[in-house]
Amino acid sequence: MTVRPARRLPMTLVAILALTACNGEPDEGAPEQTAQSVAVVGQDTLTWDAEELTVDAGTITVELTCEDGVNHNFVIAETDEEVAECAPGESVSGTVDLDAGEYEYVCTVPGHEQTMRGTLTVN
Ligand SMILES: [Cu+2]
Repeated sequence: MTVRPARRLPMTLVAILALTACNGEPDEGAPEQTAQSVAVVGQDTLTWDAEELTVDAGTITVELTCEDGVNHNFVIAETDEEVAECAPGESVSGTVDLDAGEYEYVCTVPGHEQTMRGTLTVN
């Protein structure tokens, strides 16, 4: 028994049409995409896993995770506001209201501030 190539054609056309239908233009009915939450890990090496974070202005949620060995906090240097702090092995979320601009985030646990610095870009 042989499968004639013609029998496969309809499915191929459906696949092509489906790809064509979603090839770019944003759906105008969809909610505006925002990026107002970030996740960052305070590592046992007294460094952040990411030294650059980017979010949209407004109320920003920061999920701070501490690796197993050391506690950390997440402080906006410009305002000295502590957004979250975590104990070893813990994840804690906090929120902060920020206008557009560039901020520095630091961990202010004694001995950490020199190496735990990152740039938070708010658009
Ligand atoms: Cu720290």
